[in-house]
Amino acid sequence: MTTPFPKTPAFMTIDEPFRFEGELFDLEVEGEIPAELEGTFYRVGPDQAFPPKMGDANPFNGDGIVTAFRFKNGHVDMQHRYVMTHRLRAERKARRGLFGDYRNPFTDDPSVKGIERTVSNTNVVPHAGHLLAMKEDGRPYAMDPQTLETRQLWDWNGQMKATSFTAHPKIDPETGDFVGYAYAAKGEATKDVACYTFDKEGRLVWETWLESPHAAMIHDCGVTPNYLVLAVIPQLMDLERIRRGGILFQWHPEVDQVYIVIPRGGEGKDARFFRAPNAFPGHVINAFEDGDKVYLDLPVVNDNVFWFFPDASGRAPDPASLRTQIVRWCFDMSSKGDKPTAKIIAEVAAEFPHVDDRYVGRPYRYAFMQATDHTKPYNPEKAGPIMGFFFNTFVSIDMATGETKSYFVGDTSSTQEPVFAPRSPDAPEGEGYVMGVVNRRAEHRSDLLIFDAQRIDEGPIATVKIPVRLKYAIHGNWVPASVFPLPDDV
Ligand code: V55
Ligand code: FE
Repeated sequence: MTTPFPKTPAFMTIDEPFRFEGELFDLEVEGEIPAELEGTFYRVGPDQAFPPKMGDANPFNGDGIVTAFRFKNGHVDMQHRYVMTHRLRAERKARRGLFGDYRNPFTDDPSVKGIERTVSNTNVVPHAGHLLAMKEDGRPYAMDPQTLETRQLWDWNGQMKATSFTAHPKIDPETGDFVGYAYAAKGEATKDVACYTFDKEGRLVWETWLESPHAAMIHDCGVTPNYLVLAVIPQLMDLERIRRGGILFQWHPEVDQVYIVIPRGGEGKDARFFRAPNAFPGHVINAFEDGDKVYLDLPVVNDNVFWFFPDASGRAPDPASLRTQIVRWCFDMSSKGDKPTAKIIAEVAAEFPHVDDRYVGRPYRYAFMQATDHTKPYNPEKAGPIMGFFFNTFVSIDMATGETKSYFVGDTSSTQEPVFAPRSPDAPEGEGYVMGVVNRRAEHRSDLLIFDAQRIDEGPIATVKIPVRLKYAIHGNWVPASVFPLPDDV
C-alpha cells in the first residue's frame, strides 16, 4: 500500500482501520462465563482494506470483516477474518482501492467493471449450513461457519434472481424458513422489490415481486407467520445523481414513512401500503399478529439518522439532537384505510435491537438494545472525540410495560450491538444472557461484556478481555452449537 489512509472522521479514533486477521485462543475472562453457553457470537462490520479511491468514504463503505466468539465450557476463543469478496480480491491484486463511492459504480476504476461490488459488511446470519455475510446492495457471500473461509457469492444456486438482498432476513423459529426481500432488486435506484422465502435447506418456496412507491432504502423488515412487513425509509435513491458523481441516497423531509404489508405466500398485488408522517424508521425489534391485526415494533427517530446522506440542501441534523420513540404500529388488514395506529412503548434513544430469537414473529416481551444516555458523562480528553454513531449503555426493555433497565459502560467507553443467548433451548422467553462488545476508547482495545439478560442493570457477570481494538461492527447474531457445531479444540 503506497497511499496513506485519509485523516477524516470515518478513519480516526477508535475506528481507524484495523485490517488484521487472526485468532486468539482462550481469551482472558474476569468473572465467570456460564458453562451452558455453547455456541458462537458472530458479528460483522466495515474495515476498509485499502485507502478509499475517492479520498474519503462514508462509514458504511468498508470491507466486511467477521468476528466469531466461540463459547464452550466457560471459555471463549476468538477469530477475525475478512469476507473475501470479489471486490476485496480485485483490490488486493492491485494493492490499491479500485472501487469508488458508496453504491456508485460510476466512480469505479474501469478495470473492475462488472465485478460484484458489495462489501458484505452489515450482518452475518446462519442459513442452510452457511454463514451468510450480507449487505443490502448485493447478494450475500456464503462463509464456512467453522473457519470463516469465504465459500462463494450466494444466490441460492440460481434461485434468487434479484441483484441484491437485505441484510435483515428473519428466520421463522417454528419452520426454520428464511424470509427476506431485495429492494433496488433490478439494480441501483430501481423501485423493484422481490420477496423471498427459502426453507431451512435453502430451497425456494416463495417469490413475488412488487413496486415500492418510490426508489428508497428499505433496510429492515418484520416477519410474522402470515405477513412480511417492509419499512420504507424516506431516503430516496437517484440514478442521475450517482451518474453525476453524487450520493445515492438523499433524505426527503416531505416524504412519508411507508410500511408495505405483504401476505407471505401471496402475490405482489396483494400488498397493502400504510403511511405515517415523515420520520426515520429504524431497526425492527419484532413483529407479531393477532387476527387481522399485524403489529410491528421499532425505534422511530424524528429526523434523518444518516448524516452522510443529507437532504437536498446538504443539511443533516446533529446526531445528538435526535429523539427516538419505541413505537408499536398496528396495521389493521380488515380496514380499508392506509393509516396505522401507533402506541408509544418507551422514549429512549435505543437502537440495534435483538429479541429472544425463539420468539421472532410471535407475541413477546423483551427487547435488548444499545442506547445513548445523554445524561451520562463522556471524557473526550481521554477517550477522543465522538464522530458519528455513539452509544454508551446496554438496555433491556420490557415491551409490555415500557420499563427499561440499563447499564452505562463508563465515560471513556462506547457500546456495540448486543445479542441474546437463551439459557437453554427450553428456557422461558428472555431467560439467558446478553453480550456485547465495548470499546475502551482510552486504552485502544475492547472487551466483550456478558450480562444476565434479566439483570442488565446489575452489570456484567463476565468480562472477556480483548487485547486488541475491534472497530464498530454493524450487526451480529448468537448461533447455538446445535445449529453450527463448534470446531474441535486444538
Ligand atoms: C445500513 C447499513 C449499511 C448500509 C445501509 O444501518 C444501511 C443501516 C453498513 O451498511 O449499506
Ligand atoms: Fe441494520
